[in-house]
Amino acid sequence: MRKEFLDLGKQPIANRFLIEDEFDDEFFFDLKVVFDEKTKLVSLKEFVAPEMMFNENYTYHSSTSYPMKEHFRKTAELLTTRYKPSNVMEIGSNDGIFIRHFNPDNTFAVEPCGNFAKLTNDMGYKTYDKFWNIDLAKLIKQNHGTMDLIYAANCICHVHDLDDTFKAVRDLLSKDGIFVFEDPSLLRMMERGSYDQLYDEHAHIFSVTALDNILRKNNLIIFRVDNLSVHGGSNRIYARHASIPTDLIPDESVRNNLSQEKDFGLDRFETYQVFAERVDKSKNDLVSMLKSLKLEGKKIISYGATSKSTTVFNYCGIDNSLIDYITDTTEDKQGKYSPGTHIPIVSPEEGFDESVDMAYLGAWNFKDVIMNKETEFTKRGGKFITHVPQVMMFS
Ligand code: JHZ
Repeated sequence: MRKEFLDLGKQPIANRFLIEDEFDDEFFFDLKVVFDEKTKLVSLKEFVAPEMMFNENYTYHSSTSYPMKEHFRKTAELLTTRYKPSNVMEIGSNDGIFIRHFNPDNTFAVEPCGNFAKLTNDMGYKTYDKFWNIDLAKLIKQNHGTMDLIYAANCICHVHDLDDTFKAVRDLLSKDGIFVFEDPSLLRMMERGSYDQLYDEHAHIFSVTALDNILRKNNLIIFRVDNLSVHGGSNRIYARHASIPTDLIPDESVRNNLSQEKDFGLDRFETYQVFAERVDKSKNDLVSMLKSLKLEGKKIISYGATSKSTTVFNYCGIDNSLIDYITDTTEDKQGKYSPGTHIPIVSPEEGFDESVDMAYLGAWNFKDVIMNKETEFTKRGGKFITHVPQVMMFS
């Protein structure tokens, strides 16, 4: 049974940055969050149609950030050295940040955002411009055979029907093949109060507990879990066929993650009720802080036009009466407006100047990188604001 524990109000498409002409017919949905007592899965109550989020206008380029480029280079190196796959397929290849480290002759990709599928096809990687499902897995198997490594980063949690997704993976995975995927960690979200991991694209926020249940149901088994610091805390899950004997036996990392999650109470509804209270407090604290700074005449901007900040601004009702504008390095976002709250987005060169007193960290997951980069700002008295793990100002 799915039980609702959080209501983040009306929310728009989190990554759909708009031009003024698009304001009037912007799409909104009810962002409510549920806990499934049976599988222990945390999901959005209402899913948004995938075509509305992932299409040829998708603006999130993984490669815009140096830390993510490094992350995927190292991941590719680690998987190649450790498992020596003879062929590779990535689900949700975005701008090719991961597959670029593999040979195009035996590396394949699935990417429903047409703009990115074209990019990686042009780079020489056969990319299927489609949503991942059983039919597509069959087609890929017919064309290229089974796969030794199926990889996916930050997209399995986007998929509505997990049973279909995992069945499709199992069908395409070679006998000794491995399925490796990483997504934001529910435990980290709950510990850090980072409720902004919840938005349209994130149909689910995974615990290892829930994945263990759902993968087993689909005849796959987790044999290793890596806890990663990227994207505010993620888990990299390593799975394989459950019924084919191999020496990839579930190791201590699996047991440790399961027991940490149990200790935190991720298997109990009450834990989520407590989290909802914390989210409500975070909203009140953030809005009062911004309002009082505004009364003192401070100029506040937001740093990084993220999907996460779409959730925060819409849930808290923060518009450009509190935040003057957002700076972002992504060219496709500049000159546009934030979803729902319509705060203008400009380049850092244009907007991150001496007039700025405070910067709310929309990209709090890059806090260290940003702090290292923006020493001039903090030296002259500028302050950052974040809501993670609680609302605070720092420099
Ligand atoms: P970032 C995306 O979420 C969307 P978002 C997606 N749904 C997903 O699942 C997660 O990633 C994993 C800018 N920036 O990565 C660049 C600066 O301007 O936190 C980006 O637009 N200056 C696929 O949107 C944004 O911030 C900087 O110095 O929440 C960061 O977006 C840095 C470091 C970043 O993802």
